[in-house]
Amino acid sequence: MMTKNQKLLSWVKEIEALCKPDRVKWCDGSQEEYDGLMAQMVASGAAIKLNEKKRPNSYLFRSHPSDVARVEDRTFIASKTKEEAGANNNWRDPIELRKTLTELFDGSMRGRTLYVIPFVMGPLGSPFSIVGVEITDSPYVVVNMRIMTRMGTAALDMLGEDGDFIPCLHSVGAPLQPGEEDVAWPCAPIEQKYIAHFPEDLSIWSYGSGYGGNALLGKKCLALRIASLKARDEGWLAEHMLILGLTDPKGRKTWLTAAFPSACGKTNLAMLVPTLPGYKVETVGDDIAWLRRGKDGSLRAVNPEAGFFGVAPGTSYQSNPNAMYTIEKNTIFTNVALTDDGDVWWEGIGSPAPDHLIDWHGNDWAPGADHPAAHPNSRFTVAAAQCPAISPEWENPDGVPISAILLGGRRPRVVPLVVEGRDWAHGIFLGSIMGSEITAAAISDKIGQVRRDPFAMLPFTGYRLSAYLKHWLEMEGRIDKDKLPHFFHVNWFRRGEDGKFLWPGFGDNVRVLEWAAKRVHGEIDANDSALGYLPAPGDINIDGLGEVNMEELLTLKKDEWLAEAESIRAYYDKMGEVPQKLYDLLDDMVARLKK
Ligand code: GTP
Ligand code: SPV
Ligand code: MN
Repeated sequence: MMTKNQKLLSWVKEIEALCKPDRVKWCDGSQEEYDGLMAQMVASGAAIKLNEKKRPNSYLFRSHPSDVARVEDRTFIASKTKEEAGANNNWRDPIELRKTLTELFDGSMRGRTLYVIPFVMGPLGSPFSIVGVEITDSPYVVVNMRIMTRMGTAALDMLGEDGDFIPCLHSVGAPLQPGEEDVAWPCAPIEQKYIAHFPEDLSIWSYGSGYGGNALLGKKCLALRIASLKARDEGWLAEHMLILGLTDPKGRKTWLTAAFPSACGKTNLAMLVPTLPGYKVETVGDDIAWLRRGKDGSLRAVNPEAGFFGVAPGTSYQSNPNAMYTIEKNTIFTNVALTDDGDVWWEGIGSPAPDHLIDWHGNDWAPGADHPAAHPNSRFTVAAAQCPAISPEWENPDGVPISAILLGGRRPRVVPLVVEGRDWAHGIFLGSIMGSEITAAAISDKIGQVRRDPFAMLPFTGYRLSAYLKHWLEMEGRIDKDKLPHFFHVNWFRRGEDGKFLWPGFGDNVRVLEWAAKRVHGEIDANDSALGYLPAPGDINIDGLGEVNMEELLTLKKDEWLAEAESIRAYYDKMGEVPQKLYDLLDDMVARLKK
């Protein structure tokens, strides 16, 4: 046995007795183990080895067509009471849910191997890092967890003999009868899928899905939903945010985070290649930030992950060159298309579709087909260390000091390119009114519809959102006054009458970052508006951009915003127990609009 940790040993025993796997394997996280599992999956037909010359040490997986994204309708928070989980979560009684799941997990690993994956979220040895142990019957999960977390022996070392961990139980929910042949992507039907979180004992039980955040339990389940509960109790924040460092031409560095909903541009912004001369961006994280007061009194951010699980479609050498360099080797692709010469292709990769592809279903595909060749939520899994823009600070156990927090979503209308909050509370107000078009990152029949998504945490907060917003307001008192970050609400996705994006986005987003950094350092004035501080005309550098309608991008329309205010009020009322301070700021916004 690899550990003397009694809690872990007895938990593994208990789960083995429940799930009844054919064998148990403790994962050490080594390259040999990874290569062995890949070889086994290639042999079984679950994985395809890509052309070694084009994409060294890289693999393609195709999921079951029903198992392609997070399942928000099947994600549950089993707190003691429904009130504690809030209207933002699907609540189930913890005792009943545990009973339902115990029946499903009983024998769920028959014919399969039970893998024990010890892992760390956060830099090894950091006092803020959290140890988890995932038990899974999916070798695909094991290889992904090796990239996305610090996994194996190092995690067991950190756990030690009497350290504590978050137990994360996962099964694809497809036991095999004796002699039954396995399928390439086993999973359970949608109504049997459960992504369950138990706040009382901080445990996770996930059944029936093998995809992304449903199955790689260190990510959304641990580092956001469970961590948000710990953070509330311990006075810190677990957020759906990228982390980056911006260096200006004078060499001054500004660290910032940005909360955008799923598939709304975090990976892209995190590693952007600035189009303004003399600027540099370095990446700390692309999806999750843990934020807390540092010894220096500032708000410091750590990326708990070790890899990127990024959206493939739209990623090109044009839009996100650093991501393209990162995935040139040692990468797992899921649900992208396969070219005839054994490489990958997706919509928006920057080259036209070849005459023939194998699509994400595994079928022949040709340009003009009635469906995309790559699934819109197809993804790459790759080590963060491979990113050419990775920051030397990315594993700093104390994190980086944040002085700007960006908030935003996909809003085709109404919301300006950028507006700054007046102070901390007003920044929380801007976070609370965030909205975004629903994307393919979650299975939904409402893709494209705008929904409210405060701080991009609607699907990821382990308790009620009103209490979460109160916690954010209270965090102000934990940070030194002169080190409080500024908040900026941004929108790269505004569209003109012709339906086209008004803002070029991607590398040109540095133009907005430049303005934000100047505001943080007190170098530039702004115009107060009903929504907060707007850039003065000409203060966003658009040199070399050609025609950009800044007027349209930066003007608030009174009627639109009065309507928006009504919709926000209805949303607050429905959420219930929204802090009075936020209602006051909403009233203030309406009063300013009517002035
Ligand atoms: P998750 O991993 O789901 O949390 O997503 P993410 O927030 O990291 O999103 P990502 O950066 O992968 O972007 C998703 C999609 O948004 C891609 O198809 C991008 O091409 C597109 N996108 C990103 N940045 C911009 C931008 O500045 N402008 C426009 N128009 N599209 C963008
Ligand atoms: C997201 O949906 O925000 C993701 C992908 O980052 S997943 O890990 O599947 O949640
Ligand atoms: Mn995400």
